[in-house]
This record gives sequence, C-alpha cells and structure tokens, in this order.
Amino acid sequence: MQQTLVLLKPDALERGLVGEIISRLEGRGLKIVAMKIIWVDEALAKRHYAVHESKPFFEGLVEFITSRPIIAAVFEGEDAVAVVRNAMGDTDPARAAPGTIRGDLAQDIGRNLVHGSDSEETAEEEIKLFFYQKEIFNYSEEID
Ligand code: DAT
Ligand code: MG
Repeated sequence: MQQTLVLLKPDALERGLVGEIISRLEGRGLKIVAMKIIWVDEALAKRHYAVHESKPFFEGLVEFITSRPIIAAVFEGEDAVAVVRNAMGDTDPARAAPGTIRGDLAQDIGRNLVHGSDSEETAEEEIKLFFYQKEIFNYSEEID
C-alpha cells in the first residue's frame, strides 16, 4: 500500500473539474484518506516547489498556486504514486495522452489542473507538508 499527495490546483476549482478529477482517481481504485480545501501561502508554496527554485517558471508557479484555494488530498492504494502519475498524464498537456486528466482536460503547462507526488519518498515529504498524521484516515485501524 502506498500513499501519495494530490493537489487540485486553482484552475481545477475555477473550471468546476474537481468532481471529474477525483472520480478518475477513485475509478482507478485509489481511496481518499485525507482531503481539505485550503489557501496555500507563499511559504508553503515555496517549500512544496523548492526543487524548481532555480527554474524560470518558479515565480509564476508560486503565484498561481497561491492565487486561489486549492484542494489537497492523500490517495492510498497499490502503487498509488505511479497510478496517479499515469492518470495525470504528461506535465505539458500538449504532450499528455488522451485518456489522461491533463490530456483530456488541460491545455496549458502552467494550468495543468493537478499535482501528484513523483516518488514514494517525495510523497512522504509532501504529505507531511500539507497534513498532520491525525488528519489522515487509517482504514486498517478502523477495520481491526
Ligand atoms: P509535474 O507537475 O508533472 O510533476 P514538474 O514537477 O516538472 O511537473 O513541474 C511542476 C509544475 O511546474 C508543473 O505542474 C507546471 C509547472 N511547470 C513545469 N514546467 C514548466 C514550464 N516549462 N513552463 C511553465 N510551467 C512549468
Ligand atoms: Mg513534480
């Protein structure tokens, strides 16, 4: 079992695509174990995207993710990291395959609707940035 961080970026909320995107991820068999709507501040945005600090698009990226509310979620399931990445499609919607979230619903690399952690290690770090452990539901504990 793996957990991964999913962010529905401001364009997803603005365009009314939240249900559609969540539906696609749930359709892959992933379970929502945490979810909240938040307004990301500059400090959190910069930490989350720290790996891109030196890139020319960094400032715009931070500006966009802090511009309006987003939805942060943790999805859980077998190979959750890879399943979400595949469901999202290529970073650049112009290259994203049809059938993927970005390939079907987005057009602009700066407005690509969704974030998904890119490795198990990154997922662990990113989840901690957005959620306290107590906010993440543990199904197995509930069932026992
Ligand atoms: P991904 O979101 O697929 O993991 P990434 O980590 O390389 O992609 O980049 C993070 C975000 O930064 C991406 O979702 C959109 C933005 N971005 C990446 N490359 C960009 C570019 N060349 N121009 C503008 N924005 C870009
Ligand atoms: Mg990334």
